[in-house]
Amino acid sequence: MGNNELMKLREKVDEINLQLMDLLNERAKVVQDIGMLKKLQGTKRFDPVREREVLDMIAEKNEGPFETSTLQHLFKGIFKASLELQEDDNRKALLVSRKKKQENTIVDIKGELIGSGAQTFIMGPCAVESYEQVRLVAQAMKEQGLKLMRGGAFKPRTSPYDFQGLGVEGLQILREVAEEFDLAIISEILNPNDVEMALDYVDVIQIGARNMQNFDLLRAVGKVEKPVLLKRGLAATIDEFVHAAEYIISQGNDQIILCERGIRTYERATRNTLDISAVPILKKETHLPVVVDVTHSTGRKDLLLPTAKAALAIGADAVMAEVHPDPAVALSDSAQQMDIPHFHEFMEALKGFKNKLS
Ligand SMILES: [Mn+2]
Repeated sequence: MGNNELMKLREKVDEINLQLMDLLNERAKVVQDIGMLKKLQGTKRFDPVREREVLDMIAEKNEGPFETSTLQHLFKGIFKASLELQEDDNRKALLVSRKKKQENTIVDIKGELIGSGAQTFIMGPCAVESYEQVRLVAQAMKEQGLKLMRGGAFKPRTSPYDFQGLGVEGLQILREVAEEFDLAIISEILNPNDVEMALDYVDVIQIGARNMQNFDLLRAVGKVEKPVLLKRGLAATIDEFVHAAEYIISQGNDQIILCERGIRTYERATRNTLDISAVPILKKETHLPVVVDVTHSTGRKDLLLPTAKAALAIGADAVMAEVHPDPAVALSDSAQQMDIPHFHEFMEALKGFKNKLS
């Protein structure tokens, strides 16, 4: 008999559970409507005064057996879940998100398809210093069958007294060498006013880590028809990174490549800490291609190869690294750029590794 009664009571609990579930979902729908209205009115979703009213109402009406504090605690959980539901809706709307677009965005850079599944390399000097310097790197890249060359003409440096780049002259050198070797050029632009001018010289506009939240610049590159390589800010969360890309796409340009380049942590063994798990997260959350910059994330030549392998293994669409004919005399990042023989070694090692992966 006792067992029978227990079963009956459990059935009753199950019934109530289902009712609670239905009520919670019904409540969630109303909350979503409230969220929409608030959005239209431009008011904040979180309303502490309103929450206080509801908690007071519970205190007034509660007849037990639950303690008022227990019920209030449970309702706080419901409030929080409701708020998250509204925020999730917001994220669903991001144009860069996988939810918005299932298939991968493929960025076509002079026939190199980034994001197509074929992994590739972006190589070149930190900064453009001379025609001859760029030419030597281009020649080595050509020998390796590479097409995508990076090189800085405008250099945002930590100190204003450090080499700031050759500017337009640097872009001209890059273009000249690109024509000679049939390469595509990726170069950073710092100023929204320079975007138009840069279109004549570069195949991809790079937004550097220090400018990831320069919203005027993001909007400016969002308005042009030119692929953009967006680097993650040195202290940016993945969420902030994704929203920076959203600034670009919101203006119409969806040719965006995300670049993980290390973030600042307490660790000093490397220049930055390579956030390798950001790669699959970004691939999962967004439809954009993801590149890993092994030079700036590590700042160490001895780590370029192992981190490049990690990047390829975890599914990055491309690996980026810096190459200089004579790193010892480079005007920037001299400690971490590869020389030409090192570059060839690096590429050969990765070719073997890629074969093993596939
Ligand atoms: Mn550099």
